[in-house]
Amino acid sequence: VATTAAPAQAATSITINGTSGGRTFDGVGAISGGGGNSRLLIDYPEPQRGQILDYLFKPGYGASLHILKAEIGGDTNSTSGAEPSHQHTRSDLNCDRGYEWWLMEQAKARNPGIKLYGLAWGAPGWIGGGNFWSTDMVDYLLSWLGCAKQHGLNIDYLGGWNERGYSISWYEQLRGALDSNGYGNVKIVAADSDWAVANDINSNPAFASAVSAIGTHYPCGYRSSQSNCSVPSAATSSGKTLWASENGSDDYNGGAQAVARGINRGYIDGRMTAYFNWPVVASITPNLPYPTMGLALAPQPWSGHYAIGKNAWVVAQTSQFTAPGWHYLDASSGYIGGNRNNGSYVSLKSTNGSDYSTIIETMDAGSAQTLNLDVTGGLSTKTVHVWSTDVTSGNPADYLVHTADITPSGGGFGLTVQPGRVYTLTTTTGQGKGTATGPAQGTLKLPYSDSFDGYATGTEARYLMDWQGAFEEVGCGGGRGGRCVRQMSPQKPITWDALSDPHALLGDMSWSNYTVSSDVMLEQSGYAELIGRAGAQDYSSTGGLNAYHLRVSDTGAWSVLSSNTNGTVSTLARGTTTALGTNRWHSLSLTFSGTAITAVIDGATVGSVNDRTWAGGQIGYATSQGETAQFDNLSITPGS
Ligand code: 147
Repeated sequence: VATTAAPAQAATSITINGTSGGRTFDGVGAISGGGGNSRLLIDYPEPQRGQILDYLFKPGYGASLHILKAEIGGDTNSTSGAEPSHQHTRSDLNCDRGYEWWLMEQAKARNPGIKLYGLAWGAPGWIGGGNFWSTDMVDYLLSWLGCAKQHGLNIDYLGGWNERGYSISWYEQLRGALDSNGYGNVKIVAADSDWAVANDINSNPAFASAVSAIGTHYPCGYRSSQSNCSVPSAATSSGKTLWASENGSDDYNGGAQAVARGINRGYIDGRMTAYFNWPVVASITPNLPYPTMGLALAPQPWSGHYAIGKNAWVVAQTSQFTAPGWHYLDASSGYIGGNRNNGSYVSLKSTNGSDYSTIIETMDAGSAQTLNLDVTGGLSTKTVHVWSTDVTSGNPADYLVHTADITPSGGGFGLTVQPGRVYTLTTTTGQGKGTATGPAQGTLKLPYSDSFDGYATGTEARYLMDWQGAFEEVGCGGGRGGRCVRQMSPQKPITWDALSDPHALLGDMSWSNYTVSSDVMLEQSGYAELIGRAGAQDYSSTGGLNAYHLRVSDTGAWSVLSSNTNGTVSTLARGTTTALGTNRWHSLSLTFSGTAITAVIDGATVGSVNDRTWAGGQIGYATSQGETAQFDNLSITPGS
């Protein structure tokens, strides 16, 4: 590490003034959910699983997040999967479902100071008779907070309905319910949508007192360069804390420029004091929507392969050098030389004491610039440590590098900043960059089988990713011992996006010729399906899936179907066999060999068709809406 103390010439002057006013910094966070994007992480082997968690949450190691925003599961798709509800029905309660509790615990274990924020995208259909803005939904959030308490997790922030507007009276009711149930310290964020809520906050004092922070999504542009983060004056003048409560939606490496701009400019342009990246990790298979978005990529628990993104290191350039509760120094934050293209800088002062950090980004600069920094207003005169990330580089060795230690002379120092970089100047120490690396990619080997017996009730079977509904471990029905997978949602959900039949997917996109077989038991009149060669999945318009299906009904009606993301379902073969009834176990199998597809029910071949639409992909289970079918003894054997 070089030591320099150079007064620069022809420089831009920046004063870091400890007496400057500025808003309180709330942190840099990321979102697990909205939805399903963390699903495969819990199935990772050690030590890789712990390494990924360290890179996300451990202070002085990686992204070192200040806030984790987690989905409150609703048994319905919320972008890249469905997350399970703690109450599939009104009378049901299980506080151990899914992976968000686990993830929050893991985050807290690494950083006890991390803040937690819960938000629902959808909800089980029993709530409010299908009305989200209902007393049932308030009660549902209270029971979720009760679950958090059981896990020893204090929830700091709670939202309403992701990107589906707001009900003023509902937010007021929620505030009252929190206060009267011992959750007076839980702050409400509204409305995880656009800025419209600001006008109502300004005109309605009761609403204003219910809401602590205005959280807006993509306030600097959706998946854009994040170059302009202006906020309407109604929001700035509301006196409320302002957040970019969802941002990102960019590739784990390719989003780094946008993240660098967004964190700084969100404050400079819009006085937003928290930035949340969507999502925290891309832990889903590559056929699903947004497969590489986040701070890290972890799509293969079977190989242990993972990759930490450039986005994480850009986040670290702020998160590792600040903490929630620090104060922005407005007089020491802005654009270099007043020109947006030169880059931006924000300065923050520690909560107690005189430490400071200045984060500079030069994403749009065309050439090197010399800065003359003056430190005043009671700030520390200690050595200034310089860390930087070369966002133009594809080499991880260029991210979060400790590049210099500067001894200020006469309260000042000079720094030359190159284009396309983030620099952090700080008097703090303790930063670091993890060194763990994961293994190479690999396929999920066939044969693959799961008896579903080795799990606790209420958990999710290994690698089985819910898309709609909730597929969960239960004691088997129909007189069978052991454990089975059951579709737990007995009603149509309050959706966030496109409704589809409940289904869950599993496996490797490289699978092509194979036989998938499973036992199945219907609990009500309706159908269950075995899915094969599943590929791309739509979430926003049709909920359609590229796949083949063997569908069987209690009546004995069966069909071999081909579906696609346009929402088209074509019948390749159909017929009727002996009635399957309910609460009786049956066996199904689907074999794919080149273009030949063979469907077998209870040992008898019912359909043989040729189709060349789908060449390979995952297996899956599906049910008709509200059908709580059970599945057992999954087996996938390689074919030719
Ligand atoms: C967000 C959702 O909140 C996330 O769950 C996820 O779906 C994410 C994917 O980019 O998008 O929803 C948005 C959808 C569209 C816009 C903004 C957010 N938009 O077009 O501005």
